[in-house]
Amino acid sequence: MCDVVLGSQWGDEGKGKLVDLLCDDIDVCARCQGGNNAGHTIVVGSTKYDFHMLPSGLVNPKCLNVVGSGVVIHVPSLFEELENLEKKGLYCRDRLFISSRAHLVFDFHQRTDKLKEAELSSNKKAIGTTGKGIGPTYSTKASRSGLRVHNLVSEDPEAWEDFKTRYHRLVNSRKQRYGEFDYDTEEELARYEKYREVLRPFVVDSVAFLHKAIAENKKILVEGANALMLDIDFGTYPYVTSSSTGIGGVLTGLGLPPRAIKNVYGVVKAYTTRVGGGPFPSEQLNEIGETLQDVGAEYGVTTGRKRRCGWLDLVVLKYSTAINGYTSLNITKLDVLDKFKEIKVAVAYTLNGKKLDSFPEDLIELAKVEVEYETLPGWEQDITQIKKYDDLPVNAKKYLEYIENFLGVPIQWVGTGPARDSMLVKA
Ligand code: 2SA
Ligand code: GDP
Ligand code: MG
Repeated sequence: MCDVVLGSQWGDEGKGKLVDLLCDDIDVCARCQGGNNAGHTIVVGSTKYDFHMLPSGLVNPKCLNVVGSGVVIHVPSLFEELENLEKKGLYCRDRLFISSRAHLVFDFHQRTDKLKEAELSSNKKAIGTTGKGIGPTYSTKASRSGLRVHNLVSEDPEAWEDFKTRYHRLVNSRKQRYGEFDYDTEEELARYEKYREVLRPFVVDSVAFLHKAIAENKKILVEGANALMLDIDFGTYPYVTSSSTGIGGVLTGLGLPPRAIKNVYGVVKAYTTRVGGGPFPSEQLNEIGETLQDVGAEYGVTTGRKRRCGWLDLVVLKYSTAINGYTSLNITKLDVLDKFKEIKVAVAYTLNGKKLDSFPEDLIELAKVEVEYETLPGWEQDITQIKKYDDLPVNAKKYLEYIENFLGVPIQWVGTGPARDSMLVKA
């Protein structure tokens, strides 16, 4: 059976920490989409691990880890990430398996990501991407000109010639659009010739790998990256990433049958953050937002950018719950709200005096909505040392119950700090 961890807001909810906790009892952890735009942090004692493209299950020595077909892979960054983990004493190469169907991100994808952003920013329309080449790589995938891992590692005598031809075709079509690149693409190709041997031992048919694990009753955990509001179809398009970040991406990115999925855990930050451009109705461009930013240490794990901050938006979460069908929730970073006298939650949007009954797809409308808030009393108490859910202050429990009742989904865990053991389990 498979369980799934998904981001319910605009990302950085603390998915990595829940994945790490669950991996204690998991045989296989799999990433299904995204690439090294993701940043998942795990704190074990005094060591902090940052995962980008690799699954967070690598921290657990018993867990096998799969980078699925829906992921896009920049091979040099993959090895850099492995080396950084090794520098921290985490040797995990023998537990890493990479899908032969995953698409490759090249340096020119990263260059075109930045060039496209520069074009958009001249009209103040930049997406605020991570610059990791994610959008351009999913574009080449969708236009059927992309190169996949199997194209690189194949031992067929024709494979390398075919790879080179297709690589040149990709480079040339991008040069027509963007002009010359500021790096030597032939040198990149030469590097990839060497990667063929280095990458090959990691590569598997991940469909066969996962279906065998299911047949053997192994426990599988899928680690979603980014979050529902960044989904290419259901997010705040075009201010989204280029993959399916919701439950759909779990199926398309791994080739799992829907019936294999048991629990869908929604990770919900106790307030809302967003990094990059795009609408954010409950954003607080004031002292409240600054406090959330400081206390929550809201900086991007991949780019170091400041995250924008605001109150918890239950309109967003209702929409996210409808699409992903969460079976239970992990509320994270509740401790960041410790000092607030009053805490607001967004409960409805109004446009032209009319209450909206669904989340608007049109960003012109979304930018104009008036947000209706409910104000709840704060607990004004340090909760970071609390070890049992029942020992939380009454107002903290009321805040959590309000979320549960609004969404109709039970809360299973509550995060009270970044460390592994700062997680309360609700009976
Ligand atoms: P991209 O690079 O094409 O996927 O960017 C498109 C949008 O998706 C957002 N995005 C993210 N939002 C939150 N966290 C992400 N990961 C890093 C982190 C981000 C960082 O964990 O902090 O370090 O800046 C992530 N990745 C993509 C992005 O901001 C664009 O709005
Ligand atoms: P992810 O992308 O969803 O895995 O989340 P990130 O790792 O990008 O961002 C979450 C940040 O919050 C990380 O720095 C975590 O160490 C931290 N964090 C996770 N849970 C908690 C919590 O309950 N309280 C506090 N204060 N920090 C937390
Ligand atoms: Mg993150």
